[in-house]
Amino acid sequence: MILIAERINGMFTDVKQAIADKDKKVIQDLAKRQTEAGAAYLDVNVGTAAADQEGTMEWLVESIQETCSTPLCLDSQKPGVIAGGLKVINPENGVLLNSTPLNKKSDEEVFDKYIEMADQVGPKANLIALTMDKNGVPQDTDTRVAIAAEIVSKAMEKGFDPQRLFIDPIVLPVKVPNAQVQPTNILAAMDQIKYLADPAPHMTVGLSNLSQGASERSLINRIFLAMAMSHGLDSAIADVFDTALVNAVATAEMLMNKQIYSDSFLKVYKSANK
Ligand code: THG
Repeated sequence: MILIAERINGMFTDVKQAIADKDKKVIQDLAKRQTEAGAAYLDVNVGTAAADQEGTMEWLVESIQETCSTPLCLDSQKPGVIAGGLKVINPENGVLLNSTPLNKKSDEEVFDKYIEMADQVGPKANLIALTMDKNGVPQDTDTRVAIAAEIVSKAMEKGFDPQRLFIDPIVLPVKVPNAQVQPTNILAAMDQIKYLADPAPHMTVGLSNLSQGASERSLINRIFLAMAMSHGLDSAIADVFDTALVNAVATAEMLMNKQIYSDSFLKVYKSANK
């Protein structure tokens, strides 16, 4: 499981404050602790408060790279903000550009822009693409799969290896009225998306979206994660400080025969992912 740690996001009050104060320590501490907790990537999202989003992304990337070489997942729907981070990125570490829809009303070419940026960084740059288009986020299985198919074929046309794609079927809060059918739709979409290329494209989700506003957040998140892993999910943007969640990942991998069983499988998973 490729865990993308979610905490360096201006949505959280401590990060928002650190951005306002230009306090590197808070960011660097989160970077180190999430890496120790097993993050393969660190999501970096400037949030909505910063006036200069491009400059903030640049500052966050520089600050993090001073303390660790964990690959970064630059998280913005604005190509300009991603470009701000890419100005200073160390391409040797690998990077994930997060995220682009297939297209949007205000920018038909947005997908092409993200592909171009990834290509400019080099072969270690991967891309998260959302199953979303100018009509918004689909609510059903078939539209999610149809958009994912267009994403894969567009990537192939551009010579972009589908294995560098992480397709995100977009998880929404389960608590929202009438949204309770969505988790099942997403699993059904994953069953098909994994066959769109051989080898399969990666799939990811913003896991914590699912439990926003709910109680029992950790429980909801980890049960869905285990379910989704059995449908081919191989990555998630998630809270790596949630020990129960990380233990669920380790257990699901063991049960899926990706790690040999031993009584100390949890310990083995943790030491392998440090
Ligand atoms: N897909 C992709 N990228 C994404 C998302 C996605 N990036 C952002 C987001 N969604 C994933 N990251 C988070 C981070 C935090 C929360 C949810 C998703 C979260 N935050 C608390 C809340 O809203 O309740 C904030 C609490 C606090 O302030 O302390 O839940 O779907 N590709």
